[in-house]
Amino acid sequence: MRYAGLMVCAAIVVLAGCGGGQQVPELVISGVWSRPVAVPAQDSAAGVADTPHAGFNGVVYLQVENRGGAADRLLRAEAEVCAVTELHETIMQEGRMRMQPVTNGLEIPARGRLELSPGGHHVMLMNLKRGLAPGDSIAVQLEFERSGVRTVFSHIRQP
Ligand SMILES: [Cu+2]
Repeated sequence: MRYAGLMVCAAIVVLAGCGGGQQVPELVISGVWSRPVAVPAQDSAAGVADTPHAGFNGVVYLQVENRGGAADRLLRAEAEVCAVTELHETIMQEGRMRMQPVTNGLEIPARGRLELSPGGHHVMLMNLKRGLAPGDSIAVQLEFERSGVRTVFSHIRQP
């Protein structure tokens, strides 16, 4: 009888544990797409001219929905299609649109979303090793602070 009582207690502890488990991020990544971007002339002069496909970078746009009860953070991205991958933000500076690396990652709030879209945040694929052909897909690894690494496939669209 005493043993049965212990079993009931154990079951309650497990249920309470499940309730606590709500406090984790639950990420759903969707709408992943890419396009090549011509590098402006002043950047091409900076030593990328002799690599294959020099003069072309690429971008990745996507949405991350967080259905969980805790925030997460997109820390970095990686793709084998290019030499360097960075998270960028678009800013207005002296009336011109410019891009700069994001230093501390991008937050996905609890029950919120992060959108990487034209004119805003994006993953920058720098110094492409091969061309991005419309209709193709490329693998991109996204590293999140709490959810770890997720691999997504980005669909190439026309520039
Ligand atoms: Cu960029």
